[in-house]
Amino acid sequence: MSYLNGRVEIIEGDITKLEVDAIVNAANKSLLGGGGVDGAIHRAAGPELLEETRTLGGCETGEAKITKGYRLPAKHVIHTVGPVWHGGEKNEDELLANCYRNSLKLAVENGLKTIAFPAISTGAYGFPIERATRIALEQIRAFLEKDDSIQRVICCCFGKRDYEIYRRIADEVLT
Ligand code: AR6
Repeated sequence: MSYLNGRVEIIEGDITKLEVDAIVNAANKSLLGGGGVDGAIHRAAGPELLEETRTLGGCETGEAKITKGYRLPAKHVIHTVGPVWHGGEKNEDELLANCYRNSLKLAVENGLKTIAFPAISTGAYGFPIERATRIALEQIRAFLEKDDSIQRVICCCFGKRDYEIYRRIADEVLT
């Protein structure tokens, strides 16, 4: 399903399969891999990805760093570190918003036109999915309103339940 004149697409699927300029990784501060989408991206990209992330010196929560995509169909990986959910009083909303803003900013700085996001922080880090989805879609909309270089942002939902939540909130936030 697409929104904002086709510039935002909500899909259900595996982000490691997407042929885009960059996929975003929901990483941890070490940038040395982990479980969830991070593990899937490192497995699909191959060991060269870890070789490159080892040189980056980690990443702070809400910040983003870029690498090549290696064996992925995506040309690059933008690694961002979402906040761990502690109940909502630890600046989690702002830190999650920063992940989306800084990832999109890095994409623009690198001349990238198409980017796909997973639902950052909503797995192992425990951020409530509906609250995270609203923040994600609001940040994407606000960014695209100011930028005209990004052609397409894909929200890649892992599973039907997340897809349906994204669709429902997108109908509200993006129309
Ligand atoms: N494609 C798209 N989305 C996926 C995929 C996939 N192949 N696999 C999982 N997801 P999580 P977090 C979804 O836990 O909460 C790692 O160990 C998943 O269903 O991957 O930010 C890191 O190293 C969920 O909707 O990331 C960190 O230590 C979303 O991706 C920690 O987990 C995010 O879930 C980060 O936790």
